[in-house]
Amino acid sequence: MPMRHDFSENLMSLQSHILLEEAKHPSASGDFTWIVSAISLAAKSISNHVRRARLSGAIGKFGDTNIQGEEQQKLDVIANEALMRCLGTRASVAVLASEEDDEPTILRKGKDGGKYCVLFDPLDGSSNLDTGVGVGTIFSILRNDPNVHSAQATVCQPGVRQVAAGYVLYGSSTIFVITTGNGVALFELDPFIGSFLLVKDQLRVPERNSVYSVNEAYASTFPDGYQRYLAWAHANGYSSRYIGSMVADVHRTLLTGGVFMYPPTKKNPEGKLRYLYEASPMAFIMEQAGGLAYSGDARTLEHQPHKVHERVPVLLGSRGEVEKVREFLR
Ligand code: AHM
Ligand code: MG
Repeated sequence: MPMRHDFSENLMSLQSHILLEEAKHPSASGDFTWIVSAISLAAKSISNHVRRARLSGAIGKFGDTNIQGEEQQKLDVIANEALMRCLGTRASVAVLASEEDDEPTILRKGKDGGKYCVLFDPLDGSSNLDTGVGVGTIFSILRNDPNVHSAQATVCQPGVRQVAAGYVLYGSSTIFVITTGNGVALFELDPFIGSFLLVKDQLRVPERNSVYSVNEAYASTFPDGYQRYLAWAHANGYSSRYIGSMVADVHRTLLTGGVFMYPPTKKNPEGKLRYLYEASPMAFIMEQAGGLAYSGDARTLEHQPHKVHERVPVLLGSRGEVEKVREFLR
């Protein structure tokens, strides 16, 4: 018998996956696929910069602070530029909003073909860069309402209206996780062929896992319920995992279960994480994977934001673990 190579390896690319998803909608024009391909191109470029950062001198502060008073790292600026440039050339993008920019950028109006708004945190967790910890890009895609004229108003939509959301984790490998409202798919960058390849479709977060992820150093300033939950978790054999990089912490929670939280603190009474490009896209992914996500009493996805950089408390993860925390918050 002649030797035969096993070609059963998975060769479904992100691009093909999104094209197949889009084909399920009879009225789809392909514009959406173009947007995801722009994000994927930017992600490959950011991944390269992150991996070579120390060699190319890109580690360190840029010397400026963003609108939120946070010091920008050189790589924050590089990542922002990569997304702006890749998305800026896509004809159907109306508005881009970034954690790094004070105001959203209007590229074109609805009457000129601007169908979508893309919101992103170009490099979340960037303050961890100098220690080689996983960092990530988070994005959310919304429809542009042609009747709304201010950029601020058009992007301030509750998360339930997201057309798609996802993140890219620049960790030991580069991982792309996306939902278009039909489950969650996970891709890994094959650096040799330069494509994100499907690793798992219809990803499900485990129902339970006795692990919590929170910056416990702030616990004495958390609202009472969180403190009582932590005392309960300590008494019940829970383990703790916290990287301090949202994409890495949420990704671990998605794959292995548990609960991730950023509660209100004395320093950040509204919570630290931003609604539109951190909490809302991560909530969409978690719910699509069968988990839960809350900001205060409400589902994160139902929160109505009023400002581009609005912050909210975040509680998300396995259904059973989120429910448990909520018992203490009631
Ligand atoms: P950034 O967007 O400025 O990088 O800040 C967000 C990060 C998240 O990745 C992470 O969950 C959180 O800040 C960690 O905050 P803390 O250091 O207060 O625990
Ligand atoms: Mg961030």
